[in-house]
Amino acid sequence: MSVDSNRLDTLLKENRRFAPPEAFRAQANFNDPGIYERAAADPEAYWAEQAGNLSWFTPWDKVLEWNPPHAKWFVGGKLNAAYNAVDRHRQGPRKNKAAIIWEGEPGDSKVYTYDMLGREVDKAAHMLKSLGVKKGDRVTVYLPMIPELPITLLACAKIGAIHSVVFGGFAANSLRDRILDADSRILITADAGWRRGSLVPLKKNADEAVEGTSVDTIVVVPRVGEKAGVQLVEGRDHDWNALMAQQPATPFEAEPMDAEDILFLLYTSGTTGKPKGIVHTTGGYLVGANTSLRSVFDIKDEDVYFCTADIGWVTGHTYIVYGPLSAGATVVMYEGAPDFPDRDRFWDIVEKYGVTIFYTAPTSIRTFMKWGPQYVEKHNLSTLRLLGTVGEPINPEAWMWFHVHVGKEQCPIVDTWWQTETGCAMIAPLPGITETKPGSATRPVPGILVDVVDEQGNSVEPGNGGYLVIKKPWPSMLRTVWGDDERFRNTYFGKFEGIYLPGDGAHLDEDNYIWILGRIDDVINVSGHRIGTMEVESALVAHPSVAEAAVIGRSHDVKGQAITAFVTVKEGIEANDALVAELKQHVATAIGAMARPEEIIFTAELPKTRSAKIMRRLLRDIAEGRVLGDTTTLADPSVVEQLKTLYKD
Ligand code: 6R9
Repeated sequence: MSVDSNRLDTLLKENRRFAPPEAFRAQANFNDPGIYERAAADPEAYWAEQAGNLSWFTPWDKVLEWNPPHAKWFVGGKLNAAYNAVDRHRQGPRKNKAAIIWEGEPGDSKVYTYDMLGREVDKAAHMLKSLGVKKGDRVTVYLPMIPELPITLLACAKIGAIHSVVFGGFAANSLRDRILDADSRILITADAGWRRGSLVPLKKNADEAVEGTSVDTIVVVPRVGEKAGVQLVEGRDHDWNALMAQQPATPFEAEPMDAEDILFLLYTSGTTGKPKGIVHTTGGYLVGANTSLRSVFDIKDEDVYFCTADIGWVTGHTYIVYGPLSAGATVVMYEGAPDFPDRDRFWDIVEKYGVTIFYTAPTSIRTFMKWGPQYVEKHNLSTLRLLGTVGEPINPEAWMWFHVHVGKEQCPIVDTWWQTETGCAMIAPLPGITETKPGSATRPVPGILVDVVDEQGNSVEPGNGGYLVIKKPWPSMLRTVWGDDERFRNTYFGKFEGIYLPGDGAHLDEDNYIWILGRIDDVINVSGHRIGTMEVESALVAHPSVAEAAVIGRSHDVKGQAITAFVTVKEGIEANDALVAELKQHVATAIGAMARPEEIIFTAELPKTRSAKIMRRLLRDIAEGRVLGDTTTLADPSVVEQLKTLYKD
């Protein structure tokens, strides 16, 4: 197992502690430390109790059916996710409460109360139905961060269709792969999106992506308007507004879904070139999402909650849409970049709407650090009471900066470790109970049994590192990989029988706190985005000049990790700066801008083991300057040979 050794060095030196402020503890939803033990003694009873916070059409007969690696939760129960996220709040005192406060990048904004959101969701559900969408159909969604995105997801949930959101930063090829894998016949997109004042050509990408797929219907939200210059294809494309205007104003009856019916697919990168469609079901997922809003995020009716993620990733699914809305919260949703028009945009939003809970990524915090505290100090952030981070390990300096400059040393920080596959936060402090240590996600949340184990699967002693594992099923766990149960078994349950392997390394300290060390597989975490090395390698070798490519993640001050590609070119091709630029652009076009390599190093040969495995650890050492200084080419094969002698198979 190879993990980030720099991180291990820093975290072993970290000994600061932060107890929950007394005032926070006193008002917290979860403030009895006994909850951990009670949940551990009977996790099923704990989860059943939490499930009682949702509205069920039919109660479940059995909490858990566990046939490893397959779990069924709340067996026999029936509910609807959109009903829980919207309709039930329309009937009580939250009817006119703000559900979504949306801020567009150019400065436009909209507020949807629960009642207004409900009406839009109902209309969108009527619209999907009129387009022939039925329960169980997959709807691919490729939208910017505009209100129509959560509305579409909730409309799918309302009729029982399965949504598959593809992040708007993905290129046409990536979108096509996901459409094909999910076998969708309908795509919801926008004419274009705004990013730093420029247009993201979503419809253009969508036109390219649907060729050769079974998509016969595209609904286009006119976000940008004329400037986007898009054409609707007669018979295939529809204008969102025109369709919505034709729908009846009558309520749409929520489809009673079985707890185990699929709510959504979300594709994520793995160790092969093909992304996995992670399958989440309705009951367990919603119980997990809802519970963590109350426990980890201490959500209250008065809160104004702002999560800076994009709904194209799991964080946005759980912590912009299903978690906060099922808890009846007010959610702030922002469309654009943190530095548009200036570097204080997030703080401007916090002040403008009186945000109380702010959830972001370590890479953003490191960017704010680089920009300097003056942008934060321009604004009154006194409404903030709780901060959170997600997506990658946070380095203690970034944690402290967040604590001092944003939280003014008053706000607990919840560092939440979880994955697309886990559905909701698994390792995180309960802010009214758990003492925090900068850089540690602390301990598993109640009802989750996490451990750190050695190669044989034995628990390590405190003070040691190993594989992070989850030993018991939990409600919001993935159920399978769409269309590939074998891959589900092998990837997550193949190493240790009946035990979930997330693919992260971890260190357990003397207080049994967990420190995540990073991925142990071929997944790179660039600014919190998971990118498979194989995906980038496949894109590179698809270029006519490239013979072979090996891609690694090297540590990067702001992004956490950056992509370095080692490339051998074909006979007669000149490896020059122009080709570097061309290959970087080629990857961005094939996958999306977040996969653009930071650097490309040409080499006459790739270092391989005798069993022909690329020696990634060697390449990482080279990229991080431990072996060759700042060499940018490995042209001399004898250098590679010499290097190989430093490493064993
Ligand atoms: C929610 C999300 C999952 C991977 C995960 C791990 C890394 C996420 C983290 C963290 C350390 C945290 N990760 N949160 N590492 N501390 N608080 O990010 O899902 O995109 O599937 O990524 O991200 O490596 O395995 P996803």
